[in-house]
Amino acid sequence: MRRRPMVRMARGVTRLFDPPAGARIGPLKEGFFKSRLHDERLSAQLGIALGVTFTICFVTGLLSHLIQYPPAWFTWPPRPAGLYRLSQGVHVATGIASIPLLLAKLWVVYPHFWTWPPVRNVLHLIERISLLPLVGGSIFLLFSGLANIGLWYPWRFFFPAGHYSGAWITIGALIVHIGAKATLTRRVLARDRGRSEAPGDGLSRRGFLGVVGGTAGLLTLLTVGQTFRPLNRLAILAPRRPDVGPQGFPVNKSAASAKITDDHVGPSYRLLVTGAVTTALALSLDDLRALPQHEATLPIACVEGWSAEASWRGVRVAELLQRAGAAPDADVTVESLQASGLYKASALNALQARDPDTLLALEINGETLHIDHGYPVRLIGPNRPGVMQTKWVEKLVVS
Ligand SMILES: Nc1nc2c(c(=O)[nH]1)N[C@H]1C(S)=C(S)[C@@H](COP(=O)(O)O)O[C@H]1N2
Ligand SMILES: [Mo]
Repeated sequence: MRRRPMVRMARGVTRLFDPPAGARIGPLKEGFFKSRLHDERLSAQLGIALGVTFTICFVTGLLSHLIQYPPAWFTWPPRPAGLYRLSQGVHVATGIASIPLLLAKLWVVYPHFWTWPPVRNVLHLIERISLLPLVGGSIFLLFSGLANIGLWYPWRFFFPAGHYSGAWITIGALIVHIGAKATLTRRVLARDRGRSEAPGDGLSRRGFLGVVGGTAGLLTLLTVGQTFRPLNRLAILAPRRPDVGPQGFPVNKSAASAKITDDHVGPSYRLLVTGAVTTALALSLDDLRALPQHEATLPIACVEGWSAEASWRGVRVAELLQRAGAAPDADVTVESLQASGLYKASALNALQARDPDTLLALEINGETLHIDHGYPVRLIGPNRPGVMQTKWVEKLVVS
């Protein structure tokens, strides 16, 4: 039978790397790694746990991306009102829980980086190469996500774009890895089922899994209170507390850092409703206060994982659109007084713009908005990421 060239090439690679037995020193020597925790079963269990957390993290992350940058086929509805808050809370929680899982997995398997021969055949070569984007991508995603939660940007790239591309690379590599390891994982787990652990020194496998799982659980418990109210008091690792800030409400972007000055929000302030309308509107703050007011209890759900609920009061966007004579299926861009910055505008699709709880809020919990919360007027709508709840609104542009 004629050998295929690829196979021959891989064998050639193996031969090239294969040193005489005496040259296999240090970690290349058989039996160099002594801990009983460098174990196939442990590796399989941690792999499954990571497969689950990474998949949930990927799906919720992808959803958040689609909501913020919707392609033509995607329409994010305004209901259920708290869905984004839940999905983004889960995204951040599974990301944080993945950190100890990944560290443990890498430690359990790292002796494999010295297995001999380094390449056995073409499939093995592909599997080995896919570890580079898998390990590199995973570390990059968890590190950049964690830094973003802490508002720490020790890099030059734009976080959402970098994190998003990293996610596709990692998930691609993960699929290759799962494909390569599924059979082995199944075999290892079936083989060792119910078999008691061999006695030995140091931490047992079960003890190790307990420590890793416990760490993941504890980290989750100490951060998830930033969005899950009953655990609020435990959220000591969360950089944002849902109840700390002006008017008992957190702030991400202050008026000062957005360069919003008293001139912007003085008596000359007008809210403009323009674009594809029959009657353009220019409303002063008093005009807005004279319109029918509506109240809604809605959360701000920041992409960074914190969320906080308040009772908002103001004018319905739908009411303004109707008064301006906008078409019933028109989309709206909400523009801020803020001169520059990525989040100075946001899009309301037709469904969101017509939701009775989508408001231009003038009040939070019965008080006039603090300037850091968007005075004179902020957008607040159900089921939207915090970055799309535009503050210091100047214009509704209908299209
Ligand atoms: N104009 C403007 N609006 C903005 C932002 C911004 O940078 N500029 N930041 C957004 C982000 S990231 C969040 S989470 C919410 C926070 O609202 P809060 O400060 O009232 O809690 O406002 C959003 N609205
Ligand atoms: Mo945010």
